[in-house]
Amino acid sequence: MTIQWFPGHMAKTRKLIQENLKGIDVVVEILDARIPLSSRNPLIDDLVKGKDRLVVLNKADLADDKKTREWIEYFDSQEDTKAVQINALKDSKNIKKIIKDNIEILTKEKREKKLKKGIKSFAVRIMIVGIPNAGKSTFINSLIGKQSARVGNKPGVTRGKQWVKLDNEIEIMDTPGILWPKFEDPEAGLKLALTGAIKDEVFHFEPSSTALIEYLKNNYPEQLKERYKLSDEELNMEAPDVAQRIGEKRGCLLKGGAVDLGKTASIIITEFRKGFLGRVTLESPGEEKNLEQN
Ligand SMILES: Nc1nc2c(ncn2[C@@H]2O[C@H](COP(=O)(O)OP(=O)(O)OP(=O)(O)O)[C@@H](O)[C@H]2O)c(=O)[nH]1
Ligand SMILES: [Mg+2]
Repeated sequence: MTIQWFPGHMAKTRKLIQENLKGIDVVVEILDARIPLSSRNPLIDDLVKGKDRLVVLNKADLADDKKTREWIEYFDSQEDTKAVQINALKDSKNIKKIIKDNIEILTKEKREKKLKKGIKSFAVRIMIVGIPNAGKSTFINSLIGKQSARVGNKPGVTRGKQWVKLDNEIEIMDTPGILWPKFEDPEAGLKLALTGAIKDEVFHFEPSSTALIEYLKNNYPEQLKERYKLSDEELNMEAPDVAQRIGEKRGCLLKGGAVDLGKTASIIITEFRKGFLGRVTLESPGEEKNLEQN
């Protein structure tokens, strides 16, 4: 995915989402559970104003479970919003039930109103939105599975849009809304880079990995120690020195014997993304600043 979010592109995407939202009952927002705030589009509240919202904390398998529960509480306390956690890669059997149950709760009032008017059955229409790499496609595939039926264009919605009928109660817009990430805030940019939401070519591995080490030293020291077999003394060194030790241990050496810090940084970030450093969440509700940029 190589989206460049120029202002013109943002305006176009914004317009497209707003047009598509007309027939939508519930907006399903896919976030990365490791960075629920930084993986949110900065204008999302404005874009989906007045709609019911289901916040899906995806990649929960990579995130800190305790923090994920705190985030769910945080989002649940917001108006017309419910939050759930999932692993879109593995939860395919449960996803449909999780999503259906929560959509039922969110749309209770709306359905009761329709019932009063004599409309007994109607399908709730949902749209999936999220920044690149959040897991939108994986989520849609898991949710739809094999039983889905494409129902073609329907009047009243943007031309060319396809609806997938999950069952008699839910229809999903088959193309997710890709939102631009919060990259103007350097700390959010750093978190997006570490989790793989920003292309590797556009950020610097070394300072990013140093910031990650610093954060892990402060928040998940045992996991860092365990992964790189660090002694207590090594763990207590300054982050750049810890990186140096990791490079030595991994044999990341340049000709002449000095540690290849670029390669070491790349190893640390890659292993973090794969979950080899254990389950880590990079931000907590109520604490906007967690990672220091070096
Ligand atoms: N560990 C883990 N990886 C996931 C999960 N969901 C998705 N992924 C991985 O995250 C990456 C991005 O997933 P996609 O479904 O392609 O994300 P997307 O939002 O459709 O991305 P774009 O199409 O680029 O906007 C893929 O490598 C997935 O395998 C999850 O719950 N856990
Ligand atoms: Mg996709």
